[in-house]
Amino acid sequence: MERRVGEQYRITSKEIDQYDDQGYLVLKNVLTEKELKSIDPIFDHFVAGNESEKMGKDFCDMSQPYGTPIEDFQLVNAMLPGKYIPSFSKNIFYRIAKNIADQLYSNGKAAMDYEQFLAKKPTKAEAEFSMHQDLGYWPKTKNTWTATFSLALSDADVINGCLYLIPGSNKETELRSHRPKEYGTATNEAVNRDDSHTLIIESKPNDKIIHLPVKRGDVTIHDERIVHGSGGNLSPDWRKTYIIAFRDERTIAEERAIGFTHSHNDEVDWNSIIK
Ligand SMILES: O=C(O)CCC(=O)C(=O)O
Repeated sequence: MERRVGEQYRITSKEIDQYDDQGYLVLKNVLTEKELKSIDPIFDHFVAGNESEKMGKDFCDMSQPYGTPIEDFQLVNAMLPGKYIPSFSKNIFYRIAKNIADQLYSNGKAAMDYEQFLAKKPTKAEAEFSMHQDLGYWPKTKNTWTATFSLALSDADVINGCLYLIPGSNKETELRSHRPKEYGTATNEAVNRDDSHTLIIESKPNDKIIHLPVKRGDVTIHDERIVHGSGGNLSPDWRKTYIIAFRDERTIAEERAIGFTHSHNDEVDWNSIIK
């Protein structure tokens, strides 16, 4: 089977079954080098902080508290790039990911919920994305279906902090308990989601974690319940990834109705949504 036909990337029924059962997929060579090169300059523009003044908390370090000076960032996070540069919206990654999301989801209409750039600076052992389930970050909705696509803009492996996950953890009946990440404040004041967006779950002794090494142009896809995270970057190079999450369009409407847009600038009553 030819995978790429125009802007379609065909997946097999076996892959759809794996996604449903195990909660993740790895797809090789999804974007061509030419297509990746059309994304690189925008990605680098954001990661360098060029839009930071208008972005507020949407430009932050996901491994450190809000307010960390930009020069001290380790895990650079830029939320919703298409909101800040609208001409970037509906780019080639979006279009191909949408095509794949439509193949993965037959119960309704998949639409983009949010997008995010993540870049781990070289030699930053603490540029970790703490272990979590995405649903732990989000408000309760009737339908939780999600496919979160992560496009590798650089090769990624264990050394530079690629994605890791626990296959099948998406089938656990209860969401694991999440707590805000603490940063050892001198006052030991309780941290909350307004100080630190990042949530953490503890691993369990029987957890079987696997890493998902990828090459530039590959895509990983994970669902909303799978337990996952990523380690620090011990390499001399950046790890760069571009994330787009698709959800049912009715789920997105439910989120927006309570003012939840995945912007870190949203004013959300976190206590009402943490499960
Ligand atoms: O790619 C990473 O480092 C982590 C991304 C992640 O946790 C997510 O997209 O939910």
